[in-house]
Amino acid sequence: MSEQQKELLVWGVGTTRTLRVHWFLAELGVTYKTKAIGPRTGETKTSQYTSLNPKQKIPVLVHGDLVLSESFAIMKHLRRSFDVLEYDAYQGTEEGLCRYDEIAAFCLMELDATSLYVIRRHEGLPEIYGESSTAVSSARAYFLRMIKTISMDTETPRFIWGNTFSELDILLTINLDWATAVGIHLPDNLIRYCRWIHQRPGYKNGAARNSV
Ligand SMILES: N[C@@H](CCC(=O)N[C@@H](CS)C(=O)NCC(=O)O)C(=O)O
Repeated sequence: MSEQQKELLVWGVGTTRTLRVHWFLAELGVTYKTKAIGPRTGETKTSQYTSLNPKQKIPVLVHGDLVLSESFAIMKHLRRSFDVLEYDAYQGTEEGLCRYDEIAAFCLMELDATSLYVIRRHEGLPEIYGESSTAVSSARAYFLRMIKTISMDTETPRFIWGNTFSELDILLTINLDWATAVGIHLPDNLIRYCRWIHQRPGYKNGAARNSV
């Protein structure tokens, strides 16, 4: 059976990380089913779910016999399995591949894990992770310092990697939207970029599938 023929099931809705997967599937135009479980509902802690993902986190993708966690790994697997999105010539070069890893690490580590997720934990979920105004204010300042390094200084927005839409645009846009939601004011060039990306039907359809 080909990768395209295997049944696809996504566990999880309602979070920034589940949105990555629903949005990417919408961009690929792939048919799939959803188990609409949410975070901190107890649904990630059942024995059935824990056997799929011992980390007890959403999202999880079940694709045939493959059970995969980590939203970025899921997007990369889907891109390889469904050959829908195009690559440009630059993206296949050694420099293009290095830039891919650089942007992905930046979005996942500098913008998400060390900044936005710190704010989420210590401002948004103090009952679980403890309140810390010092950690939150330093994470906010760090985020602002980091986004200044994104070179997108033209009036016309462009994709973050090469000349085609990719999963890296999903990582970046969701981080920028998340920052806006926690009251961080973005520079104008990034506001323009987000508005442009939000016009994609894939974004709208993915957000609808991700809603609780
Ligand atoms: N690195 C993981 C993070 C997943 C994650 O932290 N998920 C949160 C929601 S955004 C979660 O499932 N929390 C479980 C819970 O709180 O019940 C990914 O990108 O998939």
